[in-house]
Amino acid sequence: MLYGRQIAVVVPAFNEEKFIVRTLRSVPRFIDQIVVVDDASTDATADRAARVRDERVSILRMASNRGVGAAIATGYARALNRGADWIVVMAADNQMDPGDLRALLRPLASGDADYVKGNRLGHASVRASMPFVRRVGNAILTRLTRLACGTPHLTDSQCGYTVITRQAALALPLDRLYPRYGYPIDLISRLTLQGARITDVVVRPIYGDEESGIRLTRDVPRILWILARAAFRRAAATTVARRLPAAAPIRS
Ligand SMILES: Nc1nc2c(ncn2[C@@H]2O[C@H](COP(=O)(O)OP(=O)(O)O)[C@@H](O)[C@H]2O)c(=O)[nH]1
Ligand SMILES: [Mg+2]
Repeated sequence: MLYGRQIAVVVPAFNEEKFIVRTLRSVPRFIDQIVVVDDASTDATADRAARVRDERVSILRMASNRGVGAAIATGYARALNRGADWIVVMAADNQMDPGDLRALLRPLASGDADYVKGNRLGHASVRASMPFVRRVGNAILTRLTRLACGTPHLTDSQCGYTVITRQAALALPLDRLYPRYGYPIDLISRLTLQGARITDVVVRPIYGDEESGIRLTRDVPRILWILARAAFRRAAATTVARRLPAAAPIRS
């Protein structure tokens, strides 16, 4: 508990046997529940997670791999079911600094946001720690996401370190979220259209000896498709809003 809220951490995990234990051990004590979604890993991820002695940890073992977006949706559903007020997402490869968690929760505590996401690009160490290609790719995707979703102030659109309120998560069609890499754009698009307030908080970028599962030739076309869909969804919503008759003035 922090700020009187029950807080869950969802950890999507696919073949992270090297990092999962370190990640779970690093979750601060003020977190009430930790939901690991093991997506049919072919290594010892689930077994190693199960051996961590921490009564807060529960592990959902998926029968087949559906992707990181689908895993997060599954984790959200479980955390909501268990009464979470706020739900954090932290990667299983130890790339998110638990020291940033309090700062990430602050805009929710003050009632200024419904969804808070990390911004690694604004951190002083970004040039030294984030690989150049990632930095450029991220900057391009951030610009495209701003256009597609109508979120001009958003930065580092691909950052997976996030927190969502119970209300915002309940309003999402969890079974229809984009299931694979690129899911942050789909999430931002849907949250914006449902009127959620999204805020960025600077977090530390961490790049060590973990490997990314992103494959450019496979995932870039998928991400472009998600961007196009987000732009179309926004255009459709704007058109519908314009066609609705203006409300009659209230007369006393
Ligand atoms: N459950 C699940 N998690 C995944 C999948 N692919 C990636 N992840 C997890 O999502 C997080 C981020 O993935 P990663 O490949 O490191 O992406 P990057 O850090 O953005 O390059 C890590 O915790 C991965 O284990 C998947 O198919 N299913
Ligand atoms: Mg990673």
